[in-house]
Amino acid sequence: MTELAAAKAALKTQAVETPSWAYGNSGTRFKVFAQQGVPRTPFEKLDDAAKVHEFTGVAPTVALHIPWDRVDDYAALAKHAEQRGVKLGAINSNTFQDDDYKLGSICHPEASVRRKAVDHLLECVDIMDATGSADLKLWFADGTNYPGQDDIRGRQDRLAEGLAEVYERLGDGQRMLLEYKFFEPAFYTTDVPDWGTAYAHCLKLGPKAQVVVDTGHHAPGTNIEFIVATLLREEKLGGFDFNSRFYADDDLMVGAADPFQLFRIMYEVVRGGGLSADVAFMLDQCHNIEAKIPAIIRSVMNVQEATAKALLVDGDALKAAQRGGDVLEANAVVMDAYNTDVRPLLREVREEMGLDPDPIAAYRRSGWGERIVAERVGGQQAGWGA
Ligand code: PSV
Ligand code: MN
Repeated sequence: MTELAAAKAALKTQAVETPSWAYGNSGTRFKVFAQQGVPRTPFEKLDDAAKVHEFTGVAPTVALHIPWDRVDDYAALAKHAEQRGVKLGAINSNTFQDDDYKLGSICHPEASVRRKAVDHLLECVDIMDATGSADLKLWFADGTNYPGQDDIRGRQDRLAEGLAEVYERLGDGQRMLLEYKFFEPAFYTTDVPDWGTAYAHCLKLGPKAQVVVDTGHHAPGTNIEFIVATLLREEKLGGFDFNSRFYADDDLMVGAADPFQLFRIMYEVVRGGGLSADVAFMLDQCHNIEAKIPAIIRSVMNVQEATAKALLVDGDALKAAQRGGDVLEANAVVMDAYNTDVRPLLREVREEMGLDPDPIAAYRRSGWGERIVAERVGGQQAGWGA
């Protein structure tokens, strides 16, 4: 197979998971701007996600957030997804929106609150059994705001204990993906603040525990691609929560703020074999002021473009330049790939997949946006936290 054919094949099998919550109303702590046509139920969120997959061809799964997507019958939800051509993906836990969690969840100083948090995580694994989801994604808002507020070391012990109980409950083919975030909502210490802490816990837990890199969860200037390369090398990269940040955890469309960074990350993914390994490529975004479904389509396309450029890096030329110590040439090889306009290639890939080469135009022509505005009248719109 030529290199171009291999790149095309990789692009056709790429899978980007979209988050159920991105279809609902979400925004900032200052204001969430409601939009017309927003889903009222998890079923309607799946209907929208199916449209993203229909027009991109590479968004076959949808992540759920519990309790935001709690339903009586998860098997029925999974069936609804399949009838529309998508599947349920990662189950995201939520131990950050209950009054009991003021001082933390599984790291809370009180055993009864820790029990409640662990029970929620175990419920999430039950849901995975019902939906056929393979991944439990864990993000903890746990931390402290003031020096002395709680015992930093003790909180790590509680974290390890809680995680171990959930790890034991995982079935065959199920994973636990631990996400880190350096601050917010905790402002002094965060119990899982960085990849090192997440990695240390996952290493102790065992092979079913892996780290999630949310691209918005790093201090400015952090070299995220280095983290990606390291985790892949250690076989501990479970997946990504993709989004863009200009300042902190902005949750903007991936590739919007820094497409070069996204390319560098995807290059390390390609270099480390991450496209064929079990790495989950998920979006975790909020669309407060832009139309949600086209924004998610755009995000998927941004991931595709970064991946295509990463696949175009001439590996042999790069190796030769690196071995020869030709700094400028090595950099030029990487920049040549980054500066390639891959949009014609991706249009070709889509046509070969039987898709419209322009997913956003095709979505607009489909009339789905107008239809949901007309049909989804009344009821309670889904939102971040509901
Ligand atoms: C936390 O900031 C986070 O990135 C976690 O993944 C949560 O589950 C998600 O956002 C909720 O939007
Ligand atoms: Mn996230």
